[in-house]
Amino acid sequence: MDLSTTIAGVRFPSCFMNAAGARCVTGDELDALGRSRSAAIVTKSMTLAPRDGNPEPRYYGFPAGSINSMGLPNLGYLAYARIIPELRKFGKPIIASVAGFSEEDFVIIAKVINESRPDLIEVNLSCPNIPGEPQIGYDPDVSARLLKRVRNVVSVPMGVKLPPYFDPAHQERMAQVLEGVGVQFLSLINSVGNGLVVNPDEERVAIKPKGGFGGLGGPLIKPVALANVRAFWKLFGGRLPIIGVGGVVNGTDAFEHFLCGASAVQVGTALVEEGLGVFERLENELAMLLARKGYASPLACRGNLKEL
Ligand code: RRO
Repeated sequence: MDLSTTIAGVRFPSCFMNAAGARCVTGDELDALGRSRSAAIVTKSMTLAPRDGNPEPRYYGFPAGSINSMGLPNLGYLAYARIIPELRKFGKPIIASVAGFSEEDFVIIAKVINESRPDLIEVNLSCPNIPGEPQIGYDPDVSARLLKRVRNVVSVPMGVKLPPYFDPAHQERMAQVLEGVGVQFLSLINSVGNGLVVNPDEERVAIKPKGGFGGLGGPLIKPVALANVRAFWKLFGGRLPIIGVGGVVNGTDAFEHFLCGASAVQVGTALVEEGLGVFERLENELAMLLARKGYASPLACRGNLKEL
């Protein structure tokens, strides 16, 4: 079974890769992704200065999913600009995830990272975990201004990682913004921001930062992720490639993302919980499911979700 896919003209050897943030902060972690069956190497979202991130505990996994408030721990963009050319040897696409604390940060980072020639740049408009910093993707005007400036300094295909939206009006408005800017792919969705997980035995929160509030991931967010993939697939008439992110734990989850319109999927919580072997398991499960259903590839079912 051929599980390869194409996003914005870039060929991926399979359709499963890590989600930004999952096991992709250090040079060693990025090398390990290179050696694994991950279809791409996606970096941790990077900022101007290196960051230790928020105080621990800042990630908690539980049966229904995960909550995190990592707080953008990363090596700083200059380190990733050095590391990215070294990752070329693995012969798979490299996706650089760019973040920042101001419009200017995003522009500086995107310009330098573009020169290190990743295959794609994913602009993260949706980090939910910086105290006092709202998620940029929830402000369409700020998003438009920022993306226009970043677009001007990026020559590799540029995509956007969006937060989940919970109303069609918000998805429509963001689609207008993205259309105006010339975004070439979408990664949908980032974690569901500012959830709260409670430990009733201990009568306390699960993670330390922000009084326990953090981004939710894993199986519990899959319906929200699928809804956003489907909504943006329809809004762009299937013309804009989408990487589905949210709740991919088995081959069937990935199949659901493809039916909704995804061209590939990223794996966050399941990668953190299970380790790098998750990619081979997911490939095997999806290949068996597609064969059973008579689909020749993941793209053969893309967007085919039936409505009643
Ligand atoms: O580092 C984080 O706390 C973090 C980021 Br940048 C993000 O985009 N999404 C998330 O769940 N955590």
